[in-house]
Amino acid sequence: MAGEAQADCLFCKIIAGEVPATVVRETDTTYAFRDINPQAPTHVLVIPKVHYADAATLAAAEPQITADLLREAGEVAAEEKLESYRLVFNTGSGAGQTVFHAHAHILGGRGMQWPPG
Ligand code: D5M
Repeated sequence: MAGEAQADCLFCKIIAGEVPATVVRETDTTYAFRDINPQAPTHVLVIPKVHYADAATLAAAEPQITADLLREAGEVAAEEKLESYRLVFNTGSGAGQTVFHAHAHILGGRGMQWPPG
């Protein structure tokens, strides 16, 4: 059922402590940890503890948790002392999404190009 932990979901396993991760912050509704394959000096993922496949699906079902997630992204950026950063929600495999549990990438600590590749 939407929102419930999925046995085959990597990020649900991280939340459950079944897969190790370097945790940065945790709240009642969100979890933030370092990306295993960093694309910038600072690369942190913020995820909701409930399982939804992508950000838009999460937002439609859980607006408050979506707001929590965005606020937490700002808290992570502040703790990591990022003056500027990029917040990315890859949505769909064509856009590079590989883990189908909603997540925000926080990327910072280097200059960024626009448009992204
Ligand atoms: O982003 C999925 C991201 O998840 C990608 O940048 C790698 C990261 N990843 C994959 N496995 C792990 C583990 N075990 N720990 C931390 N980070 C991980 P996407 O937008 O779906 O491509």
